[in-house]
Amino acid sequence: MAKGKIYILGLVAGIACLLSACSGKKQTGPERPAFSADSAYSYIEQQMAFGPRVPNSSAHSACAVWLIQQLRAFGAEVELQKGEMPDYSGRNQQIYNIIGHFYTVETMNRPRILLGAHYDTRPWCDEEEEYTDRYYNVPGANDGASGVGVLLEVARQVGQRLNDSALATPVDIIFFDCEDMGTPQFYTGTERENTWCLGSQLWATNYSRQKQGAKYKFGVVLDMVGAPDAVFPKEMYSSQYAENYQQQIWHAAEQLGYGARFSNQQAYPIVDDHYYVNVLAGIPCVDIIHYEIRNATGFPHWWHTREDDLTNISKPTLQAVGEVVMSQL
Ligand code: 1BN
Ligand code: ZN
Repeated sequence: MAKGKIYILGLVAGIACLLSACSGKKQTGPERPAFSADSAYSYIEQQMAFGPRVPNSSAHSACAVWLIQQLRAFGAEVELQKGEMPDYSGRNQQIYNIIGHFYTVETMNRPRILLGAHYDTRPWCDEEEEYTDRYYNVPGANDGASGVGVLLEVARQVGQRLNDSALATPVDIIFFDCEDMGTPQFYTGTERENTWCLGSQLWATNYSRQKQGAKYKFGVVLDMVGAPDAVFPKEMYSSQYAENYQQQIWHAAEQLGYGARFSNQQAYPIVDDHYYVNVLAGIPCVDIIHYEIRNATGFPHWWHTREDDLTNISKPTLQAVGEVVMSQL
């Protein structure tokens, strides 16, 4: 090869090297928190394998047992909070909230961070167009499994930090029950109030009654965080009750390169589990929820339909949400 040609090739390689990581310089921006979307995805698959996690079903109780086992295996002290709440029809509903506490002797009295997601799935696909489809259970890949899948992977990472004595702030991970038992659209009886989020209502009511015990800095709730096209605008109750934390989370997302997903648009107020954590427990709590501003329901097309299945779960979305949550710990 001619000398000139070798020189040009060397120059091109040198420039490429300078532009890439081999320059030896660290990339700018914050360090990327450890989080595996592959792992989160497999936790979603495992929940789906139980079938719909509808309260009072064997899939629901098998899933609850598995969640307890997982949290324990990651190093949490696990609490099963049992209780009853009246449902939309006035019937008493058994509630099983699952709480994993991650702390050490040194950190146990420090204010904690609360992370929550609901693990139940909706008994009815009441957003289906076909009348006969409305009595199927929602599969709940996004609405249920996605938030829990991300938080199980967060729990695994938090457990590792705990082992390395690198968890300065204690973390409580709560899997709320009976979030999705709100009045079905086809119900013709008298409408009751507060029929959604029964598990978080129970947890927050108990919390507000206790005289001593854990204090929380803030909370984050995840709901429907797995779709390929998921966008998370700023939900209004979070802005109202936990503006600074919402700001902090959306800023962290932007720094991590997820500014397009964590949009600065404002979404309507949504009565999700974070609402009762804010209002009944008095803990500032932010909802990260997939909201579709252009849709009439405000939610994605598969919301409360038979299409809420694994085909609507994407690893890049799980990765984005997981890193953003990890950046807050
Ligand atoms: C979120 C996912 N929600 C239910 N499934 C909360 C909600 C409650 C959304 C009422 C809209 C109306
Ligand atoms: Zn739902």
